[in-house]
Amino acid sequence: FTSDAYPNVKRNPNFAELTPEHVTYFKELLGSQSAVIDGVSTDASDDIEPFNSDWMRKYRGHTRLVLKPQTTEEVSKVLKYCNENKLAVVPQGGNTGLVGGSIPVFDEIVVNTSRMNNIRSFDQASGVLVADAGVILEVADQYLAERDHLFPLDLGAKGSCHIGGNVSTNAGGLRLLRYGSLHGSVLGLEAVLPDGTIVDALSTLRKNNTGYDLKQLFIGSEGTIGLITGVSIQCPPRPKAVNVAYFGLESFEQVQRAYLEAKGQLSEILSAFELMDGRSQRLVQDSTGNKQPIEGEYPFYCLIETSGSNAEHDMAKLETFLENVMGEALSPTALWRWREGITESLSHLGGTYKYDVSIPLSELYQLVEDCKQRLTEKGFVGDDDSFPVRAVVGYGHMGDSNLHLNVAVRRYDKEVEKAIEPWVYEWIQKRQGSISAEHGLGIAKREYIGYSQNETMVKLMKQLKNLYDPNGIMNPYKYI
Ligand code: FAD
Ligand code: 2HG
Ligand code: ZN
Repeated sequence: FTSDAYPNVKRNPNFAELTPEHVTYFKELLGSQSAVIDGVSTDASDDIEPFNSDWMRKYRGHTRLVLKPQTTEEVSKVLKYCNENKLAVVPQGGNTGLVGGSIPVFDEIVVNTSRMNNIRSFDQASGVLVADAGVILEVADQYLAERDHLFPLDLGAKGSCHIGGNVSTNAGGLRLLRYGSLHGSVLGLEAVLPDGTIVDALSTLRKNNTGYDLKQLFIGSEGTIGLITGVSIQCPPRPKAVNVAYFGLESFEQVQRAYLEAKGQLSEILSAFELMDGRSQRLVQDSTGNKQPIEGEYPFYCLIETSGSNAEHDMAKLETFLENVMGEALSPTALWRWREGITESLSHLGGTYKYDVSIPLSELYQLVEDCKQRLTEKGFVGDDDSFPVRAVVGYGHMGDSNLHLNVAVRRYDKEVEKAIEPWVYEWIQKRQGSISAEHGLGIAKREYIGYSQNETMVKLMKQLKNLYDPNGIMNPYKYI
């Protein structure tokens, strides 16, 4: 049979279908507490639905079994059995991914990491944290806060996403500008290959030039070659002074100038420079009922964060900077809500087509203008119910040249999708950009990898996939 969302995607007939015997094996291995079953045996089934649908409610899977192992050894036995019995598997963390990668397409078994949630160790001197993959990002950060350290990644889904999921998607988030990519801060990984082999690369060393750095392959590969069970990560000291400023600007040229100024004037204390367009801020206002932090309407807003060790010194620097751009320095948490709340506010409008792209800074916002114009010309954009598109907004991580173009629709509509794709990917390719800056490819972009990677690169990826996962059981039907 074929997928509802992707009629061209067919179930691989080499994969077995789940039987009561398989379920019995897993229940004996893990205990019935660790399985959510639907319709395979006579057991009362828990609610399997949340594991079959994604955060956006855009993609729907058809799994009948969710497994929640607690240890790496259990993961190893689960995958070995799946591999030998040709049962396809989808690794799942907090299920907050935005490209449909964390849910099955057909009846793949979901292996969820929520019960692997122990912090294994933390070394105060080096700042290295070692933790199970299923630890929730905010829990890890809270644990570190109590020890004057910080998790070097922060994002709006922190209350639900797992650090294993973060590493698997190579999430970027709000402070990449300051703390860099997970490819740099992750020092080691523990993972299980489809044949059950436990890859123990859980190094806590900062420097380790001993051959291929194989852990990098798991960072950002979205569960296609193995399941990450443990993460070792370098965590910086928690900054003593954090200040946040929010201001409006009249044009994208001014935004670019403000960014250059911020880099120059705030230099080592700058920890985030985020961009939000006026429409995205009105949406947050409408959905939260909160009053915008500054008076007046602007086409662009920026949020700047500084993190340093001396509050007075940092504030003086920030105020000097703000004299030129006329902004406000208010409570960090309150101001961050205007940036972090956009995704959630958009989700209340219906569906969202999301494009998470890297493009040269000078053209970052042009994509939003061009997309809006295109959809308007096609008669899709309007305020009443007869128009499918409610809003075209742009926001993102200015400091990383990463734009989030979001097209909010009253309901998912194939005609609108066809008007945006592949046009949007061609637009990005022309500028040598990336069609996925930080969210990954998942199922949403499975057809489009060629817009950002050449044939040789895709071939090499396929060779690696075949080497690690010869039966193709790990997260099938997605981008590889
Ligand atoms: P899931 O969604 O469960 O899985 C994501 C992918 O990783 C899937 O392909 C899955 O198969 C695989 N996977 C999960 N766990 C494992 C594992 N242990 N081993 C192998 N593969 C695994 N992303 C950003 O980059 N920056 C942001 O600022 C950002 N903000 C967000 C804000 C909101 C409100 C939301 C809903 C999402 C946001 N995201 C952001 C998307 C982001 O990718 C995720 O939130 C996060 O990194 C995914 O973690 P997760 O545990 O939910 O993974
Ligand atoms: C963010 O930066 C996230 O807020 C989500 O990456 C972006 O919803 C989106 O498109
Ligand atoms: Zn983002």
